[in-house]
Amino acid sequence: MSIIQSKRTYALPAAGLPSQTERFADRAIFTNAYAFIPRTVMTDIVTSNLPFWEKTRLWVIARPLTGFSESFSHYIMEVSAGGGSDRPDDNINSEHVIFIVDGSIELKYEGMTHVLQPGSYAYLPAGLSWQIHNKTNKKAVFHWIRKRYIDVEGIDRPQAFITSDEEIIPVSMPDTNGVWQTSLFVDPFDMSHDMHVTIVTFQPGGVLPFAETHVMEHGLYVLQGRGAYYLNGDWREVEEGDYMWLRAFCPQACYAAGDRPFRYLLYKDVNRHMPLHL
Ligand code: UGY
Ligand code: MN
Repeated sequence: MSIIQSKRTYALPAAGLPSQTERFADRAIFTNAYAFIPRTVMTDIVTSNLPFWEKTRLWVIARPLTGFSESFSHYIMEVSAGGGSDRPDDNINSEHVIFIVDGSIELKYEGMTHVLQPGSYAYLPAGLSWQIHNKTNKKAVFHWIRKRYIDVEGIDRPQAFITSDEEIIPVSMPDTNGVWQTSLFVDPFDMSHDMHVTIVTFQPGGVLPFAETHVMEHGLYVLQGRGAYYLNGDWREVEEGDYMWLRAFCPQACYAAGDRPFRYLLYKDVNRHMPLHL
């Protein structure tokens, strides 16, 4: 299997609204173990708005849901020219990952302003004050993953940082000759982090060769390419712009198809004890 060095691209929601004459062919499904939200259902009429955000709409594609996936929310934010927020989230316990997929946006924290472009990645710890604005005349789109940070006595909260897809050298999974790689944005052994948001890359023909079944929850947004995903006994064809939302212990495997790498943004809760509700 050869490694394809193609330009990295990032999918966007379909937006708009299918016409009255289009044949119904949607693949969306919500099961006990996973939800599958295809790109085509991320239209104008399923967007939301948020307080203290100007000229912005969002697709909420995951939220804590009792008995399902409970640890995180995932938004796709579309900020029009001149939009943004000085008060993005009043919840001082939430930590954030922001991943830009279109346009350009200014992120401000600790007195510094950073200009983020497609592929830029920001980690913002719980309790940080930050602001975000689109100062351009084109829309900007970014993924915003929020999790309630679980503090541990004796471990400081992580620092904020900004990096990018380009800057991170992906790590090959053992014995895969680079056909299955992960771009790690934080050190997996850094116990100050309780979530990992990574990018997984499979070359066409590459496989996740067993039904991974684990306590961690997942959100998988397909940034590029296509493949087939095994989710709790079902095979689903997936392509760029599609989202998979998996509860704890949802069995999962996949193979990559097409002629470009199959890449997805992956959320995973990590590094903490299981709460015991007795
Ligand atoms: O890290 C993971 O759990 C990853 N291998 N899962 C996945 O890509 N579905
Ligand atoms: Mn997994």
